[in-house]
Amino acid sequence: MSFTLPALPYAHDALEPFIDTATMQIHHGKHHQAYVDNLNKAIAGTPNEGKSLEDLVAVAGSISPAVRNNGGGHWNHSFFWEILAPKAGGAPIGDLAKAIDNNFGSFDAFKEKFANAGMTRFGSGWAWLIVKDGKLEISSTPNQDNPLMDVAEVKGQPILGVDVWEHAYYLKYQNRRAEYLTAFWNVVNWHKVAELFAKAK
Ligand code: MN3
Repeated sequence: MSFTLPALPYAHDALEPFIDTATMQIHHGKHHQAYVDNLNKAIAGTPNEGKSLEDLVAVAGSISPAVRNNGGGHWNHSFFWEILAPKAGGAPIGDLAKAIDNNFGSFDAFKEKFANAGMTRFGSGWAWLIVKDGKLEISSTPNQDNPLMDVAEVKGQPILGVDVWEHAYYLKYQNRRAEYLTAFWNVVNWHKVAELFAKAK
C-alpha cells in the first residue's frame, strides 16, 4: 500500500490573490507529489512499508533521512491544504478565540508572534500553532520536520501551520516572506483550525 497525493480541497486559483494559481499548481502538483513519490521509493521493500504516515513521522529520529524528509513533507502539505480555504480568513470564534486570547493576550498579539516564528525560521521550514498539554503554543521547525516528530524541539498537536519554504511564495512575493505571511491570514480556514483544536484539547 503506497501513499498517494490527496486532491486539493479547492481549485488551484481559489486562493487568489493571496496565494497565486501558478504557485498552487507547482506546490501541490510538483513539490507535494515529489514528497509522496520519494517517500514511496524510500519505504519500498523495507519494514516501513505499510506503516501509517503518523507512525513514520512519530519516529523521525530513528528512520532514514529520506523517510523523515519526505514523510514530513507529505504530512505537512496534506495538513496545509486543509487549513487553507477560499473566502476564509477573518478571526476565530468560540473556544479557540478564547484560548488564543488567554494564551497570547489578543488575536493581534497571536498573529504577530506566529508571523515572527515564520520570519525567524532561517532557511526552509514551517511555523506552527500547536496544542501542548491542553494549551496553545507557537513553534517552528526546520526543513520538513513537524511538532509530531520525536526530534521536534517543541512537541505537540499542530492545529495551524504555514509553509515558509521559498517554493510556497517566491513566484508572487519573491524574497518578501513578511508580505506572504500577512496575506496568509486571508486564507486561513478557522473552521478547520477550530475543529482540530477541539480534537486536540
Ligand atoms: Mn511546501
